[in-house]
Amino acid sequence: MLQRLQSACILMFLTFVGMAHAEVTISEAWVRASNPGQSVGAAYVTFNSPQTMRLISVKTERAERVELHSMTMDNGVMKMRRLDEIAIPENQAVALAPGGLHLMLFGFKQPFKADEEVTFKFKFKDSKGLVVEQIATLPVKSPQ
Ligand SMILES: [Cu+2]
Repeated sequence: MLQRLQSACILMFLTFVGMAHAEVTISEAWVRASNPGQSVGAAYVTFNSPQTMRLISVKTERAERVELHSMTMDNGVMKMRRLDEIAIPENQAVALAPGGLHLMLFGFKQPFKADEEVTFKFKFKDSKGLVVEQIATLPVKSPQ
């Protein structure tokens, strides 16, 4: 009886959360392993959202600053540019991956070691201007 009551509560809670805002799905997420002394790093994530969202900021306690960057080739020269936000169109995967969009990490004291986990806080804004926060823990990996 008690158990049934509990699951009813959980169901109600989930329904409420679902109505409040649909979550952005975070997948293919990883932080690039860094070498000691290196103070600039990168992290990669794929976003999927049932509604149009914009990624407006990313934070982690492991770095002083996280910037949203794009990377393009210009006459054989790789160029990075800081973006104010990254658009996530409705039901359309947006991949931050090596060679393209990425999260750039600045000012960290400890190197990121393979198999560690790093927690990030993502801030998204929906089309009505409502800001939602999501926490995700990313594994650190060495690129092959
Ligand atoms: Cu960059």
